[in-house]
Amino acid sequence: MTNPIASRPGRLQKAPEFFLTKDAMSLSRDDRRTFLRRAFATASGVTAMGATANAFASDGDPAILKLPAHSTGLGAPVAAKGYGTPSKFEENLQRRESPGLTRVSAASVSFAPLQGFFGIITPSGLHFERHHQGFWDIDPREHRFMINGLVKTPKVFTMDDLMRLPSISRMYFIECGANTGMEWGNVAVPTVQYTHGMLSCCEYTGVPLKWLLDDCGIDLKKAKYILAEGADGSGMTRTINLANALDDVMVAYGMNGEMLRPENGYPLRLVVPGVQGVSWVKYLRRIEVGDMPYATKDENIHYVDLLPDGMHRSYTSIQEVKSVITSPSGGQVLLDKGFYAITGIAWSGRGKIRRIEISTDGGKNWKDARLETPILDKCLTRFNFNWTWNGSDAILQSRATDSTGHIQPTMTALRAVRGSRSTYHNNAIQSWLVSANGEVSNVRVA
Ligand SMILES: Nc1nc2c(c(=O)[nH]1)N[C@H]1C(S)=C(S)[C@@H](COP(=O)(O)O)O[C@H]1N2
Ligand SMILES: [Mo]
Repeated sequence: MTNPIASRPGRLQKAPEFFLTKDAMSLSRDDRRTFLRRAFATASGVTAMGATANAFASDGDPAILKLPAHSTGLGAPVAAKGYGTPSKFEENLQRRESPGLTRVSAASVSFAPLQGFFGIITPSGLHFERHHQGFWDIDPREHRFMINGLVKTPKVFTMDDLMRLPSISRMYFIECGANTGMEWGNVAVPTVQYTHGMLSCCEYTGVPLKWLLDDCGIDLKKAKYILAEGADGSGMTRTINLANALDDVMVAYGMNGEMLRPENGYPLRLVVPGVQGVSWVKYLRRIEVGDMPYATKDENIHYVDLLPDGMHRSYTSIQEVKSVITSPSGGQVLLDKGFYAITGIAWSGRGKIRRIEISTDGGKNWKDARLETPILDKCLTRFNFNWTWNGSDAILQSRATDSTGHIQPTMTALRAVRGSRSTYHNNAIQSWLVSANGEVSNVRVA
């Protein structure tokens, strides 16, 4: 008898991580598809609003007829020892270093597996990492945070001092200014993990910086900027506008309901909503209040945009409106024709996401996607779009509009303004080609 599950229509091989395992890499293309079918043979059919359910009548499916050991035996008593870990079946969902980037000693980056996330929150253990000088696990009892400069009373806070204050919790995205940087060139990195994975979104807990500045008696007549400084060896220092600093900037110790992870700045980091990741200084040790931009190394050598006329654009900080389809996306395989939920995420450093449009023909026609709630300021927004794949070539794109009316540009439109020698701030529309054989790949649409 043929296995009815293996022939179910409308199924997606949705773990491109498999392509990165030794097993999968050593298989030929045809073997790989068989391998993937087998690996996902127990996945269930698709149901969604307005979509046809693909589930089969129950009588043909051995997986529902036969009682497995876990239905008849005694399970493990509790998982109380130590810190909880994911199922062993999820072990391929990992942060990864890009195969296309060379690691220079401790100056490193790992990408978040966006293709495997649901909703908008990034699990702490899968948050991307960007360390200019490696990361540390700093003893919170020894850590100090100082505010000085144009204030009446410079102060040094311990973690206890900060954590006994009232706190707030807010959800924001963090995106490295270099995210999607490889796409400026002619290299097409294979998966959404590497094109867009220097992006995460968490709930942060901490103290609004404004409270602390007020507490130190900030001189609002003279103050125009602040400088944030980290305690690691990178000497990470960034100038931040006072307007931001007094608005939604947070001195945070919590992430997703627990203390920050060491790789994300434990025990204290600056949260600068909407602004590029480099300003979210980790291991935060000092904030100086000043009256002009500080022009530090990270503002002159790094994170500047080389423009077509040879000039540099510096102090660009806002992460402009952007979106990406995370499924189907590069490296995945559509195993059959039929229904698929196109899903992805959108964000803007200027505010909320107002609209997402989807094209399945490389940008000729556009239709509105569903925005899922919550839709928050400077936070990821999840979108969904019902699609029936007819089995021929299709180019999937998403285009975001934010609450200030900014629309995500095509790569061609972005290049017209920014040239081709940039590394940072690429918010262009991403294109995924679904080939007739079901394989999805990263393509550039002119
Ligand atoms: N102290 C310190 N802060 C830092 C960095 C660093 O290397 N040291 N890297 C910056 C950069 S470039 C980015 S994109 C974000 C990355 O944050 P994450 O590692 O928590 O993802 O932290 C920023 N803050
Ligand atoms: Mo960054």
